[in-house]
Amino acid sequence: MTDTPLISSPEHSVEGFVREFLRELNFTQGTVLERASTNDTYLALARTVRHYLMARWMETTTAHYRRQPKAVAYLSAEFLLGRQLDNALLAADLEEIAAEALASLGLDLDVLRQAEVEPGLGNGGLGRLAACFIDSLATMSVPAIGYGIRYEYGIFRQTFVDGRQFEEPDHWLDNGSPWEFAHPEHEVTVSFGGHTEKYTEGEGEDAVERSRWVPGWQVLGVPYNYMVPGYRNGRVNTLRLWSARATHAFDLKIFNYGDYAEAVRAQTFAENITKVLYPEDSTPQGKELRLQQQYFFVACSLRDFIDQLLPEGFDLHRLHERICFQLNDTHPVIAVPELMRILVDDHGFAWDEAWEVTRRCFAYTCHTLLPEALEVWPVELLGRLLPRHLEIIYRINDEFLDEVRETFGDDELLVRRMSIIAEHPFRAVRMAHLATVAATKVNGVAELHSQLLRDKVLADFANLWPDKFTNVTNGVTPRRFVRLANPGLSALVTEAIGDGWVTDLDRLRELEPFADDPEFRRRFREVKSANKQRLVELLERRDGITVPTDTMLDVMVKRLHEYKRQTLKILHVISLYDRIVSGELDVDQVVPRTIVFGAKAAPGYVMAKEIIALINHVGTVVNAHPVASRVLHVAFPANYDVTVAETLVPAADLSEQISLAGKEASGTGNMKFALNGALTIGTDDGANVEIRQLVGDDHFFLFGLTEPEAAAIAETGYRPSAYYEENPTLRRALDLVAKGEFSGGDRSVFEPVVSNLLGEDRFMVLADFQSYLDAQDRVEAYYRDPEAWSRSAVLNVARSGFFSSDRSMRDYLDRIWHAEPLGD
Ligand code: T68
Repeated sequence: MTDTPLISSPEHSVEGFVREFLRELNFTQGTVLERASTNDTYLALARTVRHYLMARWMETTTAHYRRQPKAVAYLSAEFLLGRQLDNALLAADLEEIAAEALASLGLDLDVLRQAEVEPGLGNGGLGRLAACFIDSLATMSVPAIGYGIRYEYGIFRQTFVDGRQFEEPDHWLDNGSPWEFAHPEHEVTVSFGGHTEKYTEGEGEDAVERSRWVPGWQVLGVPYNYMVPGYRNGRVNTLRLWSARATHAFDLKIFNYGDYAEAVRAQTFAENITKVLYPEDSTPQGKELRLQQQYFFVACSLRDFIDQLLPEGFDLHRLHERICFQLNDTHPVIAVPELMRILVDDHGFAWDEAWEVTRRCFAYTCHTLLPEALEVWPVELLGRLLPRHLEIIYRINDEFLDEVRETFGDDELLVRRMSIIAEHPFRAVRMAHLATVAATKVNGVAELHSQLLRDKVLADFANLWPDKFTNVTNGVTPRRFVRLANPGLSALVTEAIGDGWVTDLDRLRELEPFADDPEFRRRFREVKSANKQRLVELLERRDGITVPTDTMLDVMVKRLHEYKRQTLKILHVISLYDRIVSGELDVDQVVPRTIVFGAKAAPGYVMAKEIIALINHVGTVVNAHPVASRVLHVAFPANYDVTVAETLVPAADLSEQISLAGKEASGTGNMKFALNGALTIGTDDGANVEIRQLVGDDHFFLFGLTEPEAAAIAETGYRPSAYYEENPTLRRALDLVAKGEFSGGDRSVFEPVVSNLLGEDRFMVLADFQSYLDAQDRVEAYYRDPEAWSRSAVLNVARSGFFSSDRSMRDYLDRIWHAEPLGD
């Protein structure tokens, strides 16, 4: 790197901003104000804001290179970023300047904000967590880089036709992508397939047997850089996403033979690798293309770090002093044999030497408890796509199993349980075992989850290496999810305690006394009600959905999965409807509520799609009923995404976190709601446990089985129909569905949902039904007292500072990465 002075940022003033913006509009966008489309102006605005961050970005990058501090590389197949404009404006402290500058040109910042298409490069919690973490790392001045995949199509767009989910491709790049910087000159070659060969290196006594990979085909990885601006700290880190291209050589060779169509086919084949995000969450897809994606981005990232970010001649024996590769779930775990391959095959390390380094460079975060969500790759497939890596995995396994035998004796059952290779139902590589064997630390994402990992899912490993296991409870970034999403609350909080909370969320504690101040509570309620108004307008504008204002806003938003139990929520709605319609409940005594759902189902997950249809059909009937609709309203806007969350979360009164205990690893939506002053109705699951401990039992509606109770019932044999037979309220609700109340009298439509609940009910919806209804009664009674409710809501805000992703980052830094913020 040279010492060329950096060009300075544009002037931090309204005039400066106007000048820069017009220059972008005229010189880059190639248009004039009078003729510019909204997209033209949005693009010019985005580039203008970008310019203000550019000098900080170059300085940060240069400082990292020069000073070579210990850094963190967050390897994640998903980064669910959300819109970029607002966050960039906030980080650069340009919100007011930009609004004023645009207004002076007759433009409305709000309109331009809405022109941005969010990059949906993730499925749900796991991808959004990665985005929160890189925000926190930048804000805390930690040298870090995010590595992932630039999917050409992100998570599908959801539409409803007759209440059923349909999927459309998400062409998020179509209108231009002003936040990315392509660097084709830094392309990396990635190999696949082929075979391995044995050869002897050296002679006589020094001769060593080695293996080399002769690949069958190659693709190129082109890096796209994204700024990750810290909050007003002068730092901008990098997120580097990889895009696949066909190799030029390959293209040209075929082209020279005159087969143009074949050359293009090769290109299409290569570029398929990063074409689309797999929309499966919590149940990995065993598809070849997915393994290609995983190896592709990991191979690019390791190469990039070693070749580009380390100084020339760096001694790779000391790699662990410079980097910790954090594995976000098992998706990047193929990085482990890849690093071994680089060290042994490319750099001539002895095996033991290489393993010593590799073991110190990785840490693994597990995000699940569901056995079906643990990723395995058939040996046949892995061996075909990555033959050298399979050899390496076998050797890692052999040596690991030797260690197991040494420690525990010849317990073959134990050895088979712990082996990285599963034998049944087919030979497969267990990626979670590989990750656990290789990592310095393995962490769960909430206290309960980490404990269950230690005690159940990875118990044998925890016996062998108790110190390897740790917990880091998830967090969310307060910049996006409070400061930006909830400007009303932010202003109120800042007026009360100053603005230090934005980067030190524990300071929200200082709000506690304000919970007892009636004037503060009144203003809190005012903010809530303005946020509801904002939501009502959004639903009207975006979805053409009309919902009442000023009712209790009861929200359940998350991926659709049986373990999360959207069915329990809809059974509650059905039961309320039933009791109102039958006259059992006096409609004038019911607290009016609006129930909002948001959920995408994996396209191949049939039951989840049935549940979506059920929710929509129940909504239609309830909303149309002359009596029930006076107090109940169901809304299910399609295509829930980060952008919708930003309006929905601040408006909520009640946060539904109702998974069966022991199934939700953590949850992060639960944290966003609590931080925005919603009260939680929830089970003792995931991070709900910690939320309840922090906010206090009086300010949280707990219900349902505990994890040990659910495990005990499962052990002795769970019989859902017993609950149906014994509970008339439950029976009536289920019977309504069964007899076709929500399907125009057609009993067959929701039969699969009903019979699943009565027959198997894997996630014990029926067992928790009564307890849930009782908790909802407590909710209703409490909501009638606005003073008590808003006091609890304020206390939720005041006591949720722990759930900042800044705190999560401190925990990772202290317990796992042993890295530090980089001072000036
Ligand atoms: C979520 N996992 C957990 N997985 O379910 C949630 N899976 O409890 C937790 O809060 C969150 O991770 C963050 O730790 C996921 O979101 C996936 O999205 C996923 C994607 C592909 C394959 C498997």
